[in-house]
Amino acid sequence: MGKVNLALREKFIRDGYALFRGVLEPELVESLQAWSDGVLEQQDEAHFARNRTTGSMVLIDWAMAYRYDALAELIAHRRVLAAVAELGFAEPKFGHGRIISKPPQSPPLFWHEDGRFWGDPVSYTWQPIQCFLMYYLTDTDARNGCLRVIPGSHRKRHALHDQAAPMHTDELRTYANPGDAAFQRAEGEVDVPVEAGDLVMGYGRLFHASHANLSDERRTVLTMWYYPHFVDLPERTQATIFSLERGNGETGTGPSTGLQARLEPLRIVYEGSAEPIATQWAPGPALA
Ligand SMILES: O=C(O)CCC(=O)C(=O)O
Repeated sequence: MGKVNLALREKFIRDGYALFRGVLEPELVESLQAWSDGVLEQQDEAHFARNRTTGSMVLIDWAMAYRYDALAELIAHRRVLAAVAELGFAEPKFGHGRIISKPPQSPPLFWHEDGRFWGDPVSYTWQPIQCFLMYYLTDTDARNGCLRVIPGSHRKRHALHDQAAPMHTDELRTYANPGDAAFQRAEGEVDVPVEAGDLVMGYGRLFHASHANLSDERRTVLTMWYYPHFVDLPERTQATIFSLERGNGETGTGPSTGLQARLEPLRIVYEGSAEPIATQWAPGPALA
């Protein structure tokens, strides 16, 4: 493993996210853009109506990664794995991803966190279970829908945790009520503007949102979900991850190209007999 950057690791654990500049080559960004545009064209109108605030929500699974080289290259990219190793995680695992693409002139994305392991005591420690690796395929800023985060909210209770409405509802997805607190400024928030090819990595349980896209261009992010510390997690956590991601890992066949073979070490495997923990989307009182 490459050298761990202790200062960056400490910051990542404290703030809940880290930004790596210029990780992807412009050619790869271009291929991913062409590929994702093609996938988006195949979605029907109902898909976009259902997902107004994200823009789109298309699953990226292992079968897709087997089919599209650009995607496989992204998932097992040497510089991506080096960035993750810099944070001290030498054997990350890949679960699935999403194409999240805001069309021109589209609304903001609501505040949410994607922690679904709140029934697991690990979620109340420094250890990450699930992390997002986000790749914006265009440069972003506050005008075209850049990411916003609340540093530290993965480890400390924030007013948004106790908001009455649950996260990820149809009402939030469709922007039915723009006055909802989930669309307003939030205490402690910061913008994370990036250039295409940068990598933003963060804890799934970190509060995040995005600005409206007020530009005339589509703004696409590929959110790729990894489990950076999988091998060091307790068995029950591993069993839970395995049961949740198993379906996304189906490819029908084993790897038949060198590129597909490079994905294999990232595969989530648990062969023990520990009981999975039930999914829980909101933190308990242990989050102080
Ligand atoms: O669209 C964005 O900028 C953020 C996407 C997001 O929140 C997610 O993937 O969980």
